[in-house]
Amino acid sequence: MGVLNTTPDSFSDGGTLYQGSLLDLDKAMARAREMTSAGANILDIGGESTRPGARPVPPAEEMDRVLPLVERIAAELEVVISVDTSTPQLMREAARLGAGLLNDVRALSREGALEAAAATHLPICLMHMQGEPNTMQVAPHYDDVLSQVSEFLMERVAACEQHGIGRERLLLDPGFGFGKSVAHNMRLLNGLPHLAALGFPVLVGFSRKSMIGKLLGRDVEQRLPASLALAVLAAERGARIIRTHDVAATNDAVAMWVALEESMHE
Ligand code: YH5
Repeated sequence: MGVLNTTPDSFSDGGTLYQGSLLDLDKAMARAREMTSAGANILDIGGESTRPGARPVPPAEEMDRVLPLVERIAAELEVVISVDTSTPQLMREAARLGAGLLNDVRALSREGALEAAAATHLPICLMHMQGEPNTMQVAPHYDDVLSQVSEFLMERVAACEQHGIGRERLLLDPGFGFGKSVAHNMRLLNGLPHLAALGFPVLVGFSRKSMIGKLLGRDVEQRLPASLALAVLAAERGARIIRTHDVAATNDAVAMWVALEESMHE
């Protein structure tokens, strides 16, 4: 899953798709095409910055950023379009314009989100987050992060089922970096097989995240090698979709693990 960020204040690829204060649709399409050629099966389009401390984005602004891009990608590329949003109206409109996956870091907890997601008939990734982006990294606390994240996600699965969203439509994501210390992230990565054993495809995103900065002292533009290591380690522990800013490199790294796995059955 390649990340296509449409926020001007993105920390990881800060506003590179902007022409002044306007999203440059042609630039964004060029990035989308590049990631698809590099082997992305899914492009994740987000219009709300969820990085620690980010300011909330009004729904209308989020929709104005994301929807034109969904429409163009659907028309021009053969790739599944994922929409990274918690906004019910955007879920509905994106589905209408050709989105193929809803990716909600708030696991459909906003008012009206369960109903909107249900009505789209699309698959949905439910992610765990403790707190809200502006404060989530202040003092994350868990008694047992793996159990609490699993329990939270299973509660959201139950809520989905109550709204007519079948289990076969659901993917789970422990939400690396979303209200988690480095130790919490490590525990979740080591415990990923337990999450995978719940019976849903597991999606993970480590790409360029601050846990790498904290562990290795790397600035955001120097985090690719560690991101690749984490992608392979997560695949090995049962992750089935890797969310990344660097599709070509991640595909190569994971392909080596896949080849090694396959060689065991020869
Ligand atoms: C995710 O893990 N993450 S947006 C801060 C960074 C670098 C990257 C400090 N949406 C996920 O990518 N959706 C995001 O440097 C996501 N899983 C799912 N399902 C945050 C992000 C980032 C934040």
